[in-house]
Amino acid sequence: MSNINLETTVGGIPLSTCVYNASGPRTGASQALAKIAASSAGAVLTKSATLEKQNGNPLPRVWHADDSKASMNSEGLPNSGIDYYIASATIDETMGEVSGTTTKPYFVSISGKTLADNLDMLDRIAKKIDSGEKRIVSVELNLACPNVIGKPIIAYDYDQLRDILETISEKKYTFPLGLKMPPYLDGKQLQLAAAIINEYSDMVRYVVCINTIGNALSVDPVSEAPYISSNGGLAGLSGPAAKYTALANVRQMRQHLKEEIDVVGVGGIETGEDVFLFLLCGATAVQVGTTHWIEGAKCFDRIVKELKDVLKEKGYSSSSEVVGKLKPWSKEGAKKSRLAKKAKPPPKRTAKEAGTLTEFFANMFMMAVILWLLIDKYVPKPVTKADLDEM
Ligand code: RRO
Repeated sequence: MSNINLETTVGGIPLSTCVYNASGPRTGASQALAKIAASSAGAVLTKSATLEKQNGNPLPRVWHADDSKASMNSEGLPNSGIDYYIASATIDETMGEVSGTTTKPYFVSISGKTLADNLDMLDRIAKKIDSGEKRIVSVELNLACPNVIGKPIIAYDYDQLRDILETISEKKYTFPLGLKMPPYLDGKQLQLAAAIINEYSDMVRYVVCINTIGNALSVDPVSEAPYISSNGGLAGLSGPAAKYTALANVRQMRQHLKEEIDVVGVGGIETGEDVFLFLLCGATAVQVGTTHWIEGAKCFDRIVKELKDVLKEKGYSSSSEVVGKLKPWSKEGAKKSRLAKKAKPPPKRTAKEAGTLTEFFANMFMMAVILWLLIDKYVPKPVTKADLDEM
């Protein structure tokens, strides 16, 4: 057993491992949340809740690229309503399989249709915690859902962003608040968002970067139409295709936010090595969304193991040692990387590639047999001495 320490804190909340789930896939009901709780994930985060239960956008509303490099969704916030996610019965069902007497931190995500809805949900959560439900440790306020048809992504509107934070700050909630942010594709825009958040550093304890990249479009060449039915096919892009934007947002948020505000990374994480990259860029923890969607909750065990292996191989004894330690580009670093690449054994062929190769050789063999039979049948053989003797 490796003794690599993956403990961390998110907004002051201790987590046993720095990897947990993103809000979204497989987070809508206690049965799915229980699988996360029973895995190596360091915390459990719910699907973004609205005030009332809702079904979301019409199907089909998700799409996965054949090469697994991208996914899209236009779920439209299907969820069971805030009262379900904060009910003690739901949390009991979620934490049922967690061993020992302590439970994992339970984070609630909210995404109100209006500021009034968000305030109402925050009030309900505060009341629930005050009544003794201490397993709810924090609220992740989603300011970045790209799929509410007809509504812009909140955190792209700086006046609205400030207004929301100002109004919530007046309520003086005591639980730690996190913000789920959209991707910013321009440095100045990200800086502006960070500057507004910094004004509320006594309230905002962490930011989560990034939500899906909004308003992407996947087109089916057969039907000549979008794969996703609602909103003209426009949807949030996730998976490996989003990883580089996510890393850049984590890195820049870390540079521009006040030190006391943690950054949580999310976007395209498939492996332990991906987590390592997010830690280098300044994340104290990461969330896994699309991989959890595709692979199920067992991905947390795999990713945690892979992260420990990566850290061990590189000589680190904890994940926290790496946080924010991204180095500047250097000639020495690039040379080291080139040498490492040369020394690496060639990548193993995937089962698909190996299958293709086997198929190729089988076809070649068949062609050779057919050719041999044809030659035998139609090409005249040279007359031998034995043939002449027979004549
Ligand atoms: O439910 C969704 O459509 C959804 C949400 Br709330 C979100 O925050 N991000 C996303 O890609 N989809």
